[in-house]
Amino acid sequence: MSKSKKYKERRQNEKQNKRAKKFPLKSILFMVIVIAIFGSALYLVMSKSASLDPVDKDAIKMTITMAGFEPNIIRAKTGETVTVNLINPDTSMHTDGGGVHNFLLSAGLANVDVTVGPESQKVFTFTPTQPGEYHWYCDSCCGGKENPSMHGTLIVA
Ligand SMILES: [Cu+2]
Repeated sequence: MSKSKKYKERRQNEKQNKRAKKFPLKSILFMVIVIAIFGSALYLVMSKSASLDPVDKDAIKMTITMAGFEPNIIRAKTGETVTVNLINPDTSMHTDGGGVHNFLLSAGLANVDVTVGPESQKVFTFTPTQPGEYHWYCDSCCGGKENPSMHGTLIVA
């Protein structure tokens, strides 16, 4: 075997060793990224379900998301206090409005103006003073009042 051939062989071995050393580093990096992604996804899911538990079990449980109010109809009686537990499961990752929603209701009632931040909830009350149909809406996202899904109806008997 000539000297140059040995040299070539050695060079080749070194190259293969380098490749072998690089490979685990890449797979470790890949694993770290995968764990980070799954970890943050799990965190988002967990924090979402945690904030979904209403603090007032006797109140009307209402959720507000980018899809609108659920329920979007409330029935009430004149002179009887209505208690709403408004839950906002949206995260602050929403580009439009930063995940903030609100509940605005007026016309023939004491004005209701409640803002609920991302992944949080609020309990509020109001007392309808006159029978009729009233509309509430959210004006903090998706075109606000002009958005057809960001509305609800209060029917007072
Ligand atoms: Cu909204």
